[in-house]
Amino acid sequence: MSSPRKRDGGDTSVITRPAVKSKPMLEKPKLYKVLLHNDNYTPMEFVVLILQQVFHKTEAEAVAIMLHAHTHDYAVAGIYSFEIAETKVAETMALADKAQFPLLCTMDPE
Ligand code: TYC
Repeated sequence: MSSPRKRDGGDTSVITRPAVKSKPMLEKPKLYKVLLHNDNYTPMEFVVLILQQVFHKTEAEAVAIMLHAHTHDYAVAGIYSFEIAETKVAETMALADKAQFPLLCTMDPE
């Protein structure tokens, strides 16, 4: 008489995954600094206005950022996603062009 077979087949082997952490499929959002560059012709008041209207700074913040650019050659006006940074650069350059000031605004990956 044959012995009764175990119902589960008795196989206790376990398939293990390699000890490698799976990488979450999330991209770190890339951020961009928007820079205002100093020049000798754009009036300080105009730069302060740009910082208030385009970058939503308070008057005190705007004056501090403008003075930083004035004394250190450039200042960070804000840090944004690519699309927002691109829009702020375009808005700033359009306002400077319209007022015929040579103010330069660029963006740089953080
Ligand atoms: N240097 C300019 C002046 O003396 C003022 C200025 C400040 C211009 C900051 C640009 O990003 C700038 N009139």
